[in-house]
Amino acid sequence: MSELKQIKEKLLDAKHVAIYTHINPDGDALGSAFASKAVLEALGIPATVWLEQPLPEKYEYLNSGYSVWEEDKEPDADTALAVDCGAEGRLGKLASFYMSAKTKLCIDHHLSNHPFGDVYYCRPEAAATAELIYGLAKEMLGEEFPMAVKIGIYTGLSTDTGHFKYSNVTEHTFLVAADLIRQGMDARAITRHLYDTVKLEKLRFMGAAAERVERYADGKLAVLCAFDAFLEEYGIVHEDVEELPNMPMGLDGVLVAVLVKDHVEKGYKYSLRGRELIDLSELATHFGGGGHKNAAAFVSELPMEEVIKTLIKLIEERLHYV
Ligand SMILES: [Mn+2]
Repeated sequence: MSELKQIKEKLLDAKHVAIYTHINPDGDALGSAFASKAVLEALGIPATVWLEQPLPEKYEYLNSGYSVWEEDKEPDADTALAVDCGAEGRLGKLASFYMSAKTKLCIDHHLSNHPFGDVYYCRPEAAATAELIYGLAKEMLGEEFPMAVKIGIYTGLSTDTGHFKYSNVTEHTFLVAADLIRQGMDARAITRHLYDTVKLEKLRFMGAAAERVERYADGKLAVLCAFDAFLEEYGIVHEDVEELPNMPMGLDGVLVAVLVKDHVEKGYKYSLRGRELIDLSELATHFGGGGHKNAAAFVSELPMEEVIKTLIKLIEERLHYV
């Protein structure tokens, strides 16, 4: 039996499903989580989305109710479903909740992924986990989905592909989007909210951020430091500027762009964006991280200059092989 069918069977047997995703969730993580919840609820299966932190304001339109982590607030769920999460550790504080469930399921699309759970359904060729949730919705609901399912899936598809711009987009990605539109979803309402509405604070911040971009290796590497204190000056939070790594990436001649942020526990978090030539997921593994070919991340406690030096060396080495 295929993994998708196994997941369907397990979900149909569930009394209550707790849905989890990765920490600092993006549009795909949240869209996939709330779409999964809506699929289950359409079938009368109780489901709860669990987040480590309250839902970012930008994704409030997905909100159909959720629970926030609290110590000793163990979910009363026999089945746990992790979506868009490449490793158990990426579940953050919710990892122990996930692990305590009788049945553990996982739906994901990360390339450098560490399998976990009882049924593990991972397809790196999917542009977004939401594309796999679409498959699950079809399998469980047939041809027509409730609106919350459509909106969640479209949000994941759109945000993980830079609104259908990245190389991860396939014919299937468009077919899924087309089917959601056929089913009467208002795509423009979502894209207007996600991409064409900006707070003044953010607009001002983006101008200041552009001033701070540094270039290395003859302009092949661009680095932007976006520390919490800098964002605070403008009254914004990281969720407001999810697409920030794309800004230095757009610079002419840049092959790899790096966004550096404070890390909650140790050192800095480095988010990488690239242009096909270099496998960033492999690059990130040198620092104990991972991700996709054109988008990866890692955390390092080393001095930043040292990390940048190593990155330049790794990039130069890899360019000699292409
Ligand atoms: Mn994703």
